[in-house]
Order: sequence, then structure tokens, then C-alpha cells
Amino acid sequence: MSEQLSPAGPPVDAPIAPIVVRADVADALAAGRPVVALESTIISHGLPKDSGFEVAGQIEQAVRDGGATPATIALFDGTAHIGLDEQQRRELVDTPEVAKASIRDLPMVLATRAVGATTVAATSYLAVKAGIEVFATGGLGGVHREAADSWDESADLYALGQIPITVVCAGAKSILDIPATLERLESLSVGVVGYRTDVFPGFYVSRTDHPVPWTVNTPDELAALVRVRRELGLPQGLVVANPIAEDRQLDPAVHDAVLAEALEGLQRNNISGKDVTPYLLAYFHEHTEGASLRANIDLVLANARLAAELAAAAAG
Ligand code: PSU
Ligand code: MN
Repeated sequence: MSEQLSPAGPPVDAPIAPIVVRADVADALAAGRPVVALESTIISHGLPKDSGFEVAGQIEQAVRDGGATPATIALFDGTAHIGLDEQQRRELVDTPEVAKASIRDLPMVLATRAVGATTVAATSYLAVKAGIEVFATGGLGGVHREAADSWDESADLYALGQIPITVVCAGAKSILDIPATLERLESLSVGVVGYRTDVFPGFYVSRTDHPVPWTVNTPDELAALVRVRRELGLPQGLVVANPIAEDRQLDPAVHDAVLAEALEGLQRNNISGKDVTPYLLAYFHEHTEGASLRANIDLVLANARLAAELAAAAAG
């Protein structure tokens, strides 16, 4: 699906305020209190329509429970909003065609005043511009399986190679080629630490066979990493890989069987580009009787909570 620059839209030189920081977020940042950025693509494209709004609120609450101010980021009417109100969170779910906006899409979505949901890449970019250094999501984008033929690698990787943000996630999405994604993160000098795990987690599943280079065990240890990289002025991101609890994961056998079917469906339906990830996630949600959805919600809430504890420890 391609987004059209609407001929009936406003002139491109119409005045727009590119970034607006919501008052509670701006106050927290000014006072040095902890803030956690949250992405919006997970709400609009990563979850079924009927659960996105409720889960968006739960993610924000998990950040508050962890002691930080949530700043969900999305694009409305020519402005990137850092921190949303309830009405805006609802619009992300109710608007029929929300644009999935990675970094390269930001000018087009903002200039046409479309409603846009930001990916890990675009959220990281906007968060750092607003002065936020900790971000929580579900799973990172990465190198897709068969990427040697399709060249499909998420812009999330390159973004983290250039943006000094710490992103708490449950690893890269299990639909991806995990070892290739880890190699890419290494090439791009993106730090990777496992949180209480010696292997990289697999999003819906707690463990993959692939070791992480470093393991940390407490929010204070994570905060020490954030401080050191801030002092060094490292331009790259840091990935904190937080596995879903083993008793909450998707049964690995179910996972592997559904993934095989979903990958076949991609081929059969000729799906490519930015539609690949939403297709695969929706396939899981529709073919696991709610088990993948429960796992997805659980892991993102756990990540939001840990990110808040990390932001609080790094601020204090
Ligand atoms: N994590 C989730 N659900 C999602 C995504 C991440 O639990 O929907 C989104 C993120 O916004 C991520 C994007 O940046 O998927 C990656 O898409 P792509 O593979 O097209 O780069
Ligand atoms: Mn892609």
C-alpha cells in the first residue's frame, strides 16, 4: 500500500509546528524527572483494532507504575506530538488509514497533515530531539528471513546506529532472522545487553539460541550504562533485551508452526516493504486463538515498566 501525497491537501509551505511536547512531559524533562518514550505503530499496526486503544492506555499506566512520565509519540495535523491525550490515542486506532511512519516518511506525513504512527526508528529520532533518552517498545525491527534475496532490513537498525537512545524491547521480532539482526547491530555499533538473560530473547518466546554479549541484572546497572554512554557522547543506541517471562511466552512449538504458515502467506500474497511486519503480526494474532496477542501485550507492559525503572534510576 502506498501513501499518496494528496493533491487536495494543504500547500507544502503551510505553517506547521514540527514538534510539540505535551505539558506534563515538558515539565518532567525540565525538572530532570524520568520520562519514557513510547511508539505508536504498535498501537495502529501491531495490534488488532479492537485492542489498540486499551493497550495504549495500559502501556502508559505501566510507565507511571514504574515511576516515570510516558510520552507516546505520533503525528497529527502537521505536528509530531511528544505525549498524547486520550483523544489522540483513540484517533490512532479509529482513523481508517494511519500512515506507518519511519524516519524517511516524516516529511511527507507531516507536510500532508496525515495521521501517522511512528516506528521504533522515527520514535527514537523524535524522542532524542525532545530530550528523552529511554524508550520502550515490543520488539525491534531487524533483518528479515530471506533478506539475502529481498534486501528487507528494518530502518530501525540504521536508526539505532545513529541515535543515542536506550530502547527496552523483548529482542527482535521472532519473525526475523535473529542471528543476522545481531550481526547487523554489531556492525552498526549498537550496544546489546540482555536483562537477566544470557541469550537474546525472541519476542513472543523467551529464549533464542543466540547469546547476548553482555548481561545486566538490575535497573541500577542499566542506569550506569546509560550514564557512561551519555558521558562518552556515544552517538549510537543501546538495546536492552528483556525476555517475556517463560510462563507467559507463546508455546515455542505453536510459534514455529504458525510462523512457517505466515511466511508462506507472505509469498502467496506478494507482500513486501512496510506491509511485511504488520502482516506477520496480524497472522499470529489471528491464528493462535489470542495466545500471541496476550504474549505481545504482556511483553510490552513488562518493557514499559522496566524502561520506567531504568529512566528513574538514570535520572536520580
Ligand atoms: N513491536 C511490536 N509491534 C510492532 C512493532 C514493534 O510489538 O508493530 C513495529 C515497530 O514500530 C517497528 C516496526 O519499528 O514494527 C518495524 O517495521 P519494519 O520491519 O517494517 O521496519
Ligand atoms: Mn522492511
